[in-house]
Amino acid sequence: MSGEKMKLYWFSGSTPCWRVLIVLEEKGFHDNTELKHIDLFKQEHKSAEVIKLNPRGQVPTFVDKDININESHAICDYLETCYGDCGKKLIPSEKRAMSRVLQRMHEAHNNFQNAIIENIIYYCMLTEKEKWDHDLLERKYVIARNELQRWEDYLKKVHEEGGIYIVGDDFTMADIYLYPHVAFCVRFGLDISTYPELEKYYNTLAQRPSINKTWPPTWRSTNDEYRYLTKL
Ligand SMILES: N[C@@H](CCC(=O)N[C@@H](CS)C(=O)NCC(=O)O)C(=O)O
Repeated sequence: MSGEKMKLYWFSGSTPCWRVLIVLEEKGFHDNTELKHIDLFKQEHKSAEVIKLNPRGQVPTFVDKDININESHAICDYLETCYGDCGKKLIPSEKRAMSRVLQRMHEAHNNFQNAIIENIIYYCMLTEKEKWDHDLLERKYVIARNELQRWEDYLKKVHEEGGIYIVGDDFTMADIYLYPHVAFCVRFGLDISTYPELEKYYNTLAQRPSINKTWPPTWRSTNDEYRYLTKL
């Protein structure tokens, strides 16, 4: 890649931003991208510069020359579609292999995110602790445990067949959609050893250079404050 740099507005600890950073790394674009860290605590995402590019005032916000595209999944898909031949190919062309990757990508995005992250982490974050509805939370835990067990079962099969990635023996966009969610859960108190196949996946992929290098810098220190998933 040569010429004008791409530009990513990002925030450390944002899983949507992390997803894009992993793709940039896998594609070999990391050094060709200007990374602008936006401090959400200082409301920098509501600055005129960001709002002009992203009227929602959110990160990730992404620019590739004269093209502006936001929404992490859209950015990831854009990079893969437009730069499929650069670096690692993340969505296979062969129909059957592609169907497996797309299936897991969208399950991770919809089901995993809804059942665990939206359902519990965001509920706990957005509701004062004194107002938590514990009966409701118990029902949420059941949904979340079922979802985690589903991924545990997927990975059990993968591991039995000698694979290490969510679709088997190849690292794909499905891992990029899934992995930051898994790490986010660990960050928010999930005892990953309760799900041994998921634990193996979590630890193995943590060593992958694109994931290791882009690990949210603010997650390198411990987090004892927001342990919402300890009951899973
Ligand atoms: N659907 C968006 C979600 C982006 C998002 O929620 N970003 C958060 C950081 S993780 C943000 O910018 N929050 C500030 C706000 O919404 O005002 C994506 O996948 O890119």
